[in-house]
Amino acid sequence: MTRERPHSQGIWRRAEQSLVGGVNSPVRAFRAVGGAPLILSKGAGARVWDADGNEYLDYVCSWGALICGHAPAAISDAIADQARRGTSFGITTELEVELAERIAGAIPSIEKIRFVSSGTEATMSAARLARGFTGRDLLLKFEGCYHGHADSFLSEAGSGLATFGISASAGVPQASAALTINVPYNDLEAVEQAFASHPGAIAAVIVEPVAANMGVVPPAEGFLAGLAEISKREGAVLIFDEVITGFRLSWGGAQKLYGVTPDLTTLGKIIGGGLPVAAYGGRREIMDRLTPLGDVYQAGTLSGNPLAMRAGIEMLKLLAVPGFYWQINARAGRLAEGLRTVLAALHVEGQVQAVGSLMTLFFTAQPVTNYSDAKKSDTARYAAFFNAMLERGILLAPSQFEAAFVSSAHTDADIDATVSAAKESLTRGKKTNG
Ligand code: KE4
Repeated sequence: MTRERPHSQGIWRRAEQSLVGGVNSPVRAFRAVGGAPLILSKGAGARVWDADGNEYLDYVCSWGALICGHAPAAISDAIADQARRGTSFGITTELEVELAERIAGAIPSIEKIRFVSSGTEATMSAARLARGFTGRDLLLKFEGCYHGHADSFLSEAGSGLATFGISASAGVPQASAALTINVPYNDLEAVEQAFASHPGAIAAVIVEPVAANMGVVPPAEGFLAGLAEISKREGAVLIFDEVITGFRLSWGGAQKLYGVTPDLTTLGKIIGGGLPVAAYGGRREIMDRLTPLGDVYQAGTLSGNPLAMRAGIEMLKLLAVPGFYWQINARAGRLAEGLRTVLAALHVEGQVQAVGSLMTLFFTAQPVTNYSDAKKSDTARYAAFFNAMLERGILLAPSQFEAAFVSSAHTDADIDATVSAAKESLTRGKKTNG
């Protein structure tokens, strides 16, 4: 059943005239999956509607920010109330203090925090702070991990770069790119070798504690603890980029789930309740090197914006409800198991890799443990699956190298409908693919 989208197509033609590629972020162009990109106009709970009124069950959820689904009343009402009190002052408010205290209460390693407006700002600033604190220049990251679009992080990165098959970005000076070392995810030996090759020169190790930007790749047993041990021994700052995993995998994020404490943590997405909020925080002795106390500069007009702070506060209140994570993880587990059952029944080569309410269906025969494995996936098969699911009213990430996000608004009936649509989509795919 092809969903007619004439009004969306008209808007898309205008978008292509005024926005580069019709989008404000590349993956939204649907280049990796083909077909006309969606133009959305409304979201409520687990559903979104396009400009033609077609309804979709949403597993993008604003790339993970909407863990409670679209427009929960508590958040929307708080935003409306705050808007009448003022949307931005450029001066400290109690709201940013309250959100900071709530986050620190959930994540004890965050002794001090600085709010910014995007995950990119958070990771870029954390890297600068680590460099200022250690007096060192090099950064170590992992192939396939994505930490936003700051120059330091655009080599061998995941998310949109993986989607477009870009190993590095134009416009990043070679001198800058040379300051970033990439090693395979889950490879502690490679980390050891990097430190041995650059003694006393690596300022920070930055890692997605559960990789989600090459698709979902969990940390191998001992990997995160090994990173903490090596970083500490070598005098490097360990940064957990929890922009996706923070308040997603548990109330205390991935660091609580895996019992490994970083020196700095970056957060985003969920802590903004759907508005532009991100943050970086950690050990007081490191954070206090930031201006106005220290000599590492970072600033932002809309940092700690009261409207966004209100949304974040209300979001954390919703997540603090006893049983929240148990329920969302149980529901997501049903989806992962349902998809695995369908793959097995249809003899389709696929891996469903899930941690809590975060998952990816890779079309590949072997488990995915790093970026090299992920790139072996059949992206054409994923594109066909994405479009078959879209026609059945299920919106997945428009890239094999992203995650699907289950929210607390997804019901058991939604999960069952998703598994059923997957079975139809993969059955049809088998007939056409043979
Ligand atoms: P933003 O600058 O996009 O707010 O955050 C950058 C970032 C940092 N760290 C991690 C682990 C991230 O996943 C991200 C951004 N995530 C992507 C989706 N995988 C954003 C979506 C997009 O680029 O359109």
